Amino acid sequence: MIPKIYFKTSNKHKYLEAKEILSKYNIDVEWINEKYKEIQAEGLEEVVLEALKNVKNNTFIEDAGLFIDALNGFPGVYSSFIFKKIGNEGILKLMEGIKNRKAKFISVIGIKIDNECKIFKGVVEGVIADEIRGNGGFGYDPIFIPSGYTRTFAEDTKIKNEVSHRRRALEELAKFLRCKYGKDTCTQ
Ligand code: ITT
Repeated sequence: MIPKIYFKTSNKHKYLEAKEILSKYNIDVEWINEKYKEIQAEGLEEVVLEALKNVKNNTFIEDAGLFIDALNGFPGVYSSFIFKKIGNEGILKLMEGIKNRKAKFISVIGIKIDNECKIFKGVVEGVIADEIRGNGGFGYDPIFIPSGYTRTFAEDTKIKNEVSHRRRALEELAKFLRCKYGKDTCTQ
């Protein structure tokens, strides 16, 4: 049986998305409302691997970010800081007059289980909208339109939970847990 797992994050939206997605795999997740210690690093993986050292067993953490092509991947690992400083209005200002609006969200999840660490990654490609649209979701959701759709994540949170970076990383985590604890045949 898959043990109860814990998600350590200070972001309630991230927890609620994870709970909904993992419930589809019959995985029970409990929220630890704490911020993990984030080092300054070049990549999300490095941040997660370092932070996992101070995480209890059966607990996962996630570092996510928005990477904009025309801004050489900015805000990327600085997404949290930049969101607080300039918000979506600031990003749209930086993007004024820029035709290439390609961007992606990346999620890196790290779990400590049986005192070993595992990392899972999810990516969703899309474009930066021309204006802020929608009230759902959080963070950069009102300016991100996933590829193949016309509405932002904030305008359609159902679609967000079907195609998001977090959804994709959590799916990999779920497959790993179900394989490890015997529900599925292992494919990895
Ligand atoms: P924890 O580190 O405590 O988990 P956080 O909110 O700081 O919470 P991240 O560092 O992973 O989470 O996220 C960095 C920023 O990127 C975050 O502040 C959001 O503004 C943005 N972000 C992350 N995931 C997002 C999503 O699914 N939709 C929109 N913006 C997101």
